[in-house]
Amino acid sequence: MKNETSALAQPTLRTGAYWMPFTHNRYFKKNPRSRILARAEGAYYTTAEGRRLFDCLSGLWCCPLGHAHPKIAEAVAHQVKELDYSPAFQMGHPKIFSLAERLVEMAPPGMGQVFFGNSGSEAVDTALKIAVAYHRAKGEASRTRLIGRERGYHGVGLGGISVGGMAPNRKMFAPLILQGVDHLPHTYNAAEMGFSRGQPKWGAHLADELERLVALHDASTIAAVIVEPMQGSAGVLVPPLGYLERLRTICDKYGILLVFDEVITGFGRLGEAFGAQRFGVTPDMICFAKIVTNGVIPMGGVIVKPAIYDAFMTGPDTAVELFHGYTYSGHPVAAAAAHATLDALEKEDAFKRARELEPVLELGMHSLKGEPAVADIRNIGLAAAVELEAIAGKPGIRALKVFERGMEEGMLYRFTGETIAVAPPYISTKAEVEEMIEKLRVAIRAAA
Ligand code: PXG
Repeated sequence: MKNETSALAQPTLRTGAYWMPFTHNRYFKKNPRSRILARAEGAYYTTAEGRRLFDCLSGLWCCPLGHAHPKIAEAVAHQVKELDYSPAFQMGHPKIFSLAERLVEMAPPGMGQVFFGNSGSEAVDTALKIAVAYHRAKGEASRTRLIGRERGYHGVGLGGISVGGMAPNRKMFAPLILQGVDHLPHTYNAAEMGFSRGQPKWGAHLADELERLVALHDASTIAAVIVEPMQGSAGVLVPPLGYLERLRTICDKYGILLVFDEVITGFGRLGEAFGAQRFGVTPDMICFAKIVTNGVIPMGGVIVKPAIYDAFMTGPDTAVELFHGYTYSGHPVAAAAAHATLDALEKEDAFKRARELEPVLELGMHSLKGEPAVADIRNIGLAAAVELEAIAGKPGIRALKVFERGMEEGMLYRFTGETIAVAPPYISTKAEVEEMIEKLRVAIRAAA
């Protein structure tokens, strides 16, 4: 640890070769020092300069049990020595079978199998491929159209950006966007639902737009609808009461698969194993990633209903049924990390903890209403966002200022556009959540 700190203390940290993802590279590299993380423990990071930062977004939504969790660290270390890699194709290892079983048990009743990848993006592309291939296997090869949602985020694969609904993630890659994709409208309406606590009452009717897309394209051309039960990256856009239920009903009516992208909402962020349970709506497929390993080792995947799996199980039993998979699908070290994470989630009663903190977060975040330039506040589960008014002619600068001031206050907030999102670790204390909010108040006032 000492070495890293002293190395970074030298003025020669060379940043040129690393092309940082989703980052303002030039701005960052002008003054990287304050943003170099040296270590992490529990709910706190320590920067190379020695500043302690509360982890307000649980990493990037993925580390709710806190960093350096001893049981997860132990499981990973042990697995590396016992079986560090196992070929993903035509071979298996015990932990991945038992993990699949565990995930099916955690999922809402009626799910049957799990296909593994290494990230949310891979999970989404996998689900889209399975959807199209499923209909083909069932003799409905014309069902190829995919429907996403405006403001949706489904990772950065070509499938994910196609069904996703964020212009900056799409416009540079326009020729690569899949054909035959349509989008539902997003459900956000400031006038109708500004400063809502939990699920807004307005907006269930927006699911009926799916009926219009069916009328436009015909159900026989539509394979699947994919939505995040709660839109995390878009700044915690919470589904209106009744909206997801209505999507489910319409999908059932027309034989369209409903996919929930639960990369953020899975494993307790909304106080239940999945958003599906929180909202009482069971999709046909669930995409997961992030929290499944507490962010320690990459892992993602798709949980499917048995009817989907069974549709592929035809032909000679020596034939490969699905021509899809990754070198690291079901990686043993990721599987070990996932088992240890699921054990810890259970043992530490983590979902209950998240549920107990939800009202603390809700009350605290909504107390920011009336602070300078606060345009909206939204929350559900242990997630919330404050939307700020842009400084005239300088989009994104206010949130950047809040972020930078936050670090001075010992808080690592997540900012995108003009939104500050928080999703603290489940292991946070009530006092820590309250302090995170009070420091946000300070930072918002400072950015006024
Ligand atoms: N689906 C959803 C719903 C996501 O939120 C992905 C897919 C892609 O996952 P991978 O593992 O390929 O990155 C995501 C990722 C943020 C933030 O600050 C959100 C994500 C990633 C990084 C930052 O909101 N979501």
